[in-house]
Amino acid sequence: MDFNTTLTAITQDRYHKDIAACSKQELYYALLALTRDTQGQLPAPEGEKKLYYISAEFLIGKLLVSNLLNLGLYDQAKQTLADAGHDIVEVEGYEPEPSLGNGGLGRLAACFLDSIATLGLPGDGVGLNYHYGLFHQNFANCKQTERPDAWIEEQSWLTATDVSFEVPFADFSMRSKLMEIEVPGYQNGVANKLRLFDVEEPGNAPEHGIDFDKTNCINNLTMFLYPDDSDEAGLILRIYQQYFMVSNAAQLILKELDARGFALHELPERVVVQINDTHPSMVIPELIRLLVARGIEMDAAIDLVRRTCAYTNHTILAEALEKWPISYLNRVCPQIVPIIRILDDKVRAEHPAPNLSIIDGDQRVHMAHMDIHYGFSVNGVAALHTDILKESELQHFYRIYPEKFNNKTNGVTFRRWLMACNPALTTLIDGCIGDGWKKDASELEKLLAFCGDQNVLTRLLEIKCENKRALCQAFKDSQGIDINPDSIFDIQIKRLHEYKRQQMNALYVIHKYLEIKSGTCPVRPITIIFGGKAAPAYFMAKNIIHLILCLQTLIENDPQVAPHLRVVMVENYNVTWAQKLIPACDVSEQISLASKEASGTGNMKFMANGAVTLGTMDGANVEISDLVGCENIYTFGASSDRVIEMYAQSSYHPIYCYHDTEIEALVDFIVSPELMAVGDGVALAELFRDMKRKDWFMALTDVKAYITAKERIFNDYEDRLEWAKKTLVNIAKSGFFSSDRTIAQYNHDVWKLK
Ligand code: 26Q
Repeated sequence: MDFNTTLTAITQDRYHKDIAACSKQELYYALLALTRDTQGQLPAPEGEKKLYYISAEFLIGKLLVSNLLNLGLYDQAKQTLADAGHDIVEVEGYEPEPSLGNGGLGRLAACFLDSIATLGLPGDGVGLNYHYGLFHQNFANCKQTERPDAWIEEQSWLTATDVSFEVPFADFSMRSKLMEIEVPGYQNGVANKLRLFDVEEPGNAPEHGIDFDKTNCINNLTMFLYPDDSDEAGLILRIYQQYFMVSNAAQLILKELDARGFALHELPERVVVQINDTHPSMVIPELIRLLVARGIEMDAAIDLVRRTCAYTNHTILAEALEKWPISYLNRVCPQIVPIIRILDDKVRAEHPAPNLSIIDGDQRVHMAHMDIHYGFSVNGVAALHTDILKESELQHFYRIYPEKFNNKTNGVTFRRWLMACNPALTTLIDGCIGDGWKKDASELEKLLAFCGDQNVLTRLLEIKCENKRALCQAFKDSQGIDINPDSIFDIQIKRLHEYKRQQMNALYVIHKYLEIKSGTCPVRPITIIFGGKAAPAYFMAKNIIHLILCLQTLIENDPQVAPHLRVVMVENYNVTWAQKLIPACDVSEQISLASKEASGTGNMKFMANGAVTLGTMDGANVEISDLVGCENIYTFGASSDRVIEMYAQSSYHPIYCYHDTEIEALVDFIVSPELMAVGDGVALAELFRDMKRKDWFMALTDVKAYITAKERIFNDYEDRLEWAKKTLVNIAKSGFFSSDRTIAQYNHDVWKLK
């Protein structure tokens, strides 16, 4: 197609204007129409067996640039717009971001969809069409406030279908409506779909911010993505959402099995269901229920489902493992309760140990236990994570089902996280090694041959500098903040959680602030950037945001400190921000308490963009470290074994660490007159008390080692050519973390689609 002619035809038809005369928003809608039309004509990948990747979250982010790239139209689109005086990045600025996920798990699902289509595998995502994605975050008085984030416009990526199912609840039934979003593969002529179920007649928009009426389940079923699980009404609504999702998914699966001409007893050969964490686990009893309703014997139905479903675990935090009280399930979807009881009885008959049962003594259903007994595969998301599952958290299950356990280290799509967000680096790589890496990211290793090439190393440093300047402009435009682009950019972006230890990074800020105040300045200015949202009811996470914002304010108003140290917390961190922050990063902060971060995926995106990791030996950091070698990563802190041991023996007491004078000074500063003058004394005192008395995620054990490692990395940054080499090795070794590799492994070991 001649892109210019096609786009002009659309702008003429819609707006009676040439491309040059259109507003950027009009161009966005014109490109949306063109892209939708092009990808809508692509056939689905062929195959006898089909994957359904069920997930409560798909954090897809903006789609325009990514889809154009995959369709092979990006360069033409960019040129056509440029010829008419428009910038494609600014045009994409008008796309509302679909934030249909909380963080890593949802973004992983989105990367996986891209790779499944790119590998030409038949597989769709199945989830819910939330009208409001994750809340929009604002800052006021150094605190987070939340408001609803509508993303669906009259013209969007969604296509309504006429597929609709009846979902039975305890005292009413609800009709669904299937909405779809195309997922084109990377330049391979096929597309899968993301299938998002909605209620047939969505209720009214919320009137009171995000505090919608949680008891009005009917109106609100698909209204909001869940940001937390803080109260009972919220939990019940979450069960409504989950059951609505899986009942629709199960009905869709059986309908398509039938349409493809296969019999019910062929289910395991024709279908594989991947259960993304326990949020879709009720698909197991629901599929059994529907098979029995269609005439299959109970035992045969259980066996068919057991050979069809596979489960991915994303967390080791006990409090995040879903356990639903039977009484709640009875209030929402009583028809699956007898099936869950049968599943539990069978387990008990074979394995009497109470820690293996599905229903516990408090009459709660352990969703993960159901998945492990009644699925054929259980995987963790990084090597260390899978080892911990096998050796401690799920040890008793591993003993009875060793063959089910496998590791699938996470990955990210390089189309979005390198090609789309860092075009200059993409061009440099193409110039060095050709563009085979775009389909086979392991080819990035060829870059190692350029470790001694001064021109390449210098260009790498220049590109980082250009990306930092672009980020500075974005800060200026959005938050009116001026940042020095020649400072080191040290970035920690992820959900706010105590185990991720943003508070430990804040203690470093305090350390540096006090040092500068006492007359010792760093050789180069440092900019510490944070981004992330706290669940609205997670008070400690909100207190940590408060501390960071107070430090930001204190420092920017201190003329002695500000030239040497700045703190910036990005307002409303989301996928769009990530695409600007990651290419501009020097130091990637991955500092979770060892054993707590299942994998992390931001760490992989930073690495691919030439940032150097400062991290604990946790999650996928361990694999990054193995790949790049100790001279190209900075690790510190207690090992996961040591941490697990300290928890087991209850031997950690922060007060012992606190009595070290250096640490005491840092922690005490949280309630210093300087900070109290900026912030809310109650919130700061609460945080101070918690850190001193509880510190559940052991920030005080690791803080000294952290400060030492950070000083070392900042020091090494000054040898610019040596640093550029580290950058290059990180990019070269990042190919392992392509989600194409992860998906190929899922397919080879678990799905067996082709
Ligand atoms: C549960 C119950 C009620 C309400 C909400 C939830 C809920 C919502 C989201 C529980 C968990 C999540 C998200 C978890 C998550 O994002 N986990 C991350 O998954 C990534 C992909 O595997 C990993 O890289 C991260 O390490 C892991 O934290």
